[in-house]
Amino acid sequence: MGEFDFTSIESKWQRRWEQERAFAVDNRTDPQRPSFYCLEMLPYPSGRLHMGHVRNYTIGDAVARFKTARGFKVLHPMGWDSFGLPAENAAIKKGIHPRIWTEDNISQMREQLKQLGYSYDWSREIAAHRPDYYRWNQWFFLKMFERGLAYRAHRWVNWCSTCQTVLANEQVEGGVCWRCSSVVSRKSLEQWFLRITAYAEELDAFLPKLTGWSDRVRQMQKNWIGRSEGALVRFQIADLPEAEPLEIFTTRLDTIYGATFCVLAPEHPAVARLCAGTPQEKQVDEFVSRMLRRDVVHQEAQLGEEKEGVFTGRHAQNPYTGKRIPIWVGNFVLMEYGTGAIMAVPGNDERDREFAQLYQLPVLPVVRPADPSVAHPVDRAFTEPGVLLNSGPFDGMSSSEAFEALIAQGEQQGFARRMVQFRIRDWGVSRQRYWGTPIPMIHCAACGVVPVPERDLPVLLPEDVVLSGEGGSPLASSPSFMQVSCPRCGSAARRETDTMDTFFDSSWYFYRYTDPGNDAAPFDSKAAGQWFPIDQYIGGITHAILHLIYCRFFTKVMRDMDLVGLDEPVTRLLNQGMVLKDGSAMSKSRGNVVEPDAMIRRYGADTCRLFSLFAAPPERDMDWNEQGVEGCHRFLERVWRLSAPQFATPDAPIPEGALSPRETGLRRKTHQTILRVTEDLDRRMHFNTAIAAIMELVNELSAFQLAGASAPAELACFREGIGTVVRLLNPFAPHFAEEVWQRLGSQDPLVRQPWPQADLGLAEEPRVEMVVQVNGKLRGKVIVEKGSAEAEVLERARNDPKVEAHLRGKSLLKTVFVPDRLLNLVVRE
Ligand code: ANZ
Ligand code: ZN
Repeated sequence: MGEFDFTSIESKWQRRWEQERAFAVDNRTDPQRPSFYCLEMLPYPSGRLHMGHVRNYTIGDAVARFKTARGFKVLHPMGWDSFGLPAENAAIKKGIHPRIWTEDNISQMREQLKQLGYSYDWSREIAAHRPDYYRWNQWFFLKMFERGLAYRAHRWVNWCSTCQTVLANEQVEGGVCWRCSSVVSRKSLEQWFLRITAYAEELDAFLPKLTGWSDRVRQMQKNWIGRSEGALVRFQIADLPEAEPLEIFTTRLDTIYGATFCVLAPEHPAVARLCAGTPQEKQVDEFVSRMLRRDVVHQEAQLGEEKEGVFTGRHAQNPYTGKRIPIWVGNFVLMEYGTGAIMAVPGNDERDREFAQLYQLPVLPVVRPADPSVAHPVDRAFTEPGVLLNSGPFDGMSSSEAFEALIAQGEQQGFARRMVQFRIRDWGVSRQRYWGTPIPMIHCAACGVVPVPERDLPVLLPEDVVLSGEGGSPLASSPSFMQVSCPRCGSAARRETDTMDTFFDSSWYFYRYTDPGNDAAPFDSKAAGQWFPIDQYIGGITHAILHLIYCRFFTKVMRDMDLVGLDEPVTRLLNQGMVLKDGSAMSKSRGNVVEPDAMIRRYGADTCRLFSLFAAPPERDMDWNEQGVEGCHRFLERVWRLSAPQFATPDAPIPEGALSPRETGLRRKTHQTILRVTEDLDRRMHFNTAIAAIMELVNELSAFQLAGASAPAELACFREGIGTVVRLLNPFAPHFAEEVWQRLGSQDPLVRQPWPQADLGLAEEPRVEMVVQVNGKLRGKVIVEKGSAEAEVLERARNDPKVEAHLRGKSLLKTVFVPDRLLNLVVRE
């Protein structure tokens, strides 16, 4: 009997799938079959897969294979996020060209992915560093420039002196560089930005519609976008009547009678003007220049930093009360938020109270708790909304009433208006590095910044660069690259030397998969329309903010360019948990890294796949534990033994007539297992419970066989059971399942087999078959638990390709629901 030879079985089926192009999908064939786009986040080609990749891609592959068996036309592509720093750093360290290093890594990782038997359509592979891809990055950049969505500005930027590059705020984690962990400092540079703030409102407003995303990710995005409703108020400078008024942003206009001073950010452009000629001028200057040198750790975090400030020598006039209040400069006000200036209400704001105490500034509470039995706090500010006091005509109003009354007065008299403020900043995309997409712009002494004409794309990365890791942009060291004539006036000009943030590359890559060979456009809108939105996207939670906001932004821009017909790119998002070893993240320094290659050699790809799905539900962290891996391996061995020819005869019909209770029992278990596994995969992607259910069925089969099974009816029932086991195992352990399927005498490979159907009568479960109609016509049937709610039935119905085919792209007008019997979906045709 012995073990099965997984090494030769796995390579046999990999060769066979490749020969038969088993996973290639053609956009044009089968237009009636509903499509399913299953996507995993593309990896950076570091050279070796790690267990996190294995988990991510195994989940995706299980979904893709399951949906294929269920009758969907599945797009399941893979590619490479192949621009980025490690390639450049390797080039500097080892003297290998980044392209060669990258291509080598891609070949190695592609080999590893193939060894794991993933069902990718390799004919659609893309790689960001190839000119046929990055020319479209450049094209998008030009389109954004035309629409005013790409612009240049001087900005204080986060600067990593080790990587010699600018970092987006998102790439600064706790004050250090996300890649190399050195402390990030600040620098003022002229940079390219993408105007993501133009879409801030919509990015926020659409979050509730992303019902296939976890609350956690939606909340993280919401906080990141940081929408605040408030007011903009203009304060005249009391001592300088002809000076520009000072504008402040507040969310608490109701507290304006309690404003006892104003505070400007150290970077605020009015600071120098205000203190010019005052006795405080020198002190302010010193303070400001000290603050400008401080690093992002302090600036960003604010926490931990002692509050500090200086008086400017000037006063502002509160437009509501006419009172003169001193203007200060303080380190706790950020230039990047609101207007970079605040009115301080130490009676009702905690930060303002601390600052006032420090410098003995007056404190005047103007809001008290609405409930009179709640005492006003003594040693801190009352910061919640409540009832107004010390506020003249507004006394006694609630905070919200007062806000409305004050805004009305301010609007009428022209010194205040409503304002919505976002925390999200425009996306700085300039990088002073070599291994990225050149920004397609030209600097001309006469014409200024001139875009490269579309017909001259791509702007290729030059080969003759010096990669030293020091100084500014490496592109500047290539004369052939730099020298160019101005497309507008023809005179000698120079190229932009910045390259794009690699997050640009990954913001639209999934559209390219739908039409990867297109050389006239990034993709054809019809091709994209056929597959989009992505039905299931799978990747790490680390991308919850960055990548997943950028790609939403790109989709909205592309929609406004009439390239795509959708608002959001991703219907369902799964963020898988991490793979741990003995409770902590795998890392070289801890020495607890488990290499996928070693595991595949030892146990085979199928065992590794099965274990990554079995060890925990997909969203949770899982521990890579070798005993667990061995357990999965032994399970496969058991199935192998049960499928030996002496037990499992070729498929034979179950004889007519009465079965023994033992036989009926086995059949019931078989059909119950089909029901359970199907539900676990359809609804929640609970691979672990699905696999546990298959294991239970295998236990029953074992017991059945041990007790003796040789009569034709017994053999047929047994054969039905073991045949079901391999079909259900196929999404998880596909090589193994194919081999056993063949061993059971089946000719046609499993990749082309439909998913098994449960017989409800046999399963004897409290389930019912419900009729699903679309506009009154029978379109499918779903098996659900008795008494299932409408939402549940609808969700299950949408997982039926025949129903989904009639729903896709149409809007649901209303539903008719008869519990346990019927769901009729009325859609606009
Ligand atoms: C007066 C006030 C009174 C405020 C009060 C709060 C409570 P969110 O909710 O995050 O939008 N603020 C405005 N601009 C700022 C800046 N550039 N740097 C630091 N703080 C700034 O916060 C808005 C509130 O944060 C604003 O409302 C302002 O303080 C402060 F009882 O104005 B408030
Ligand atoms: Zn010119």
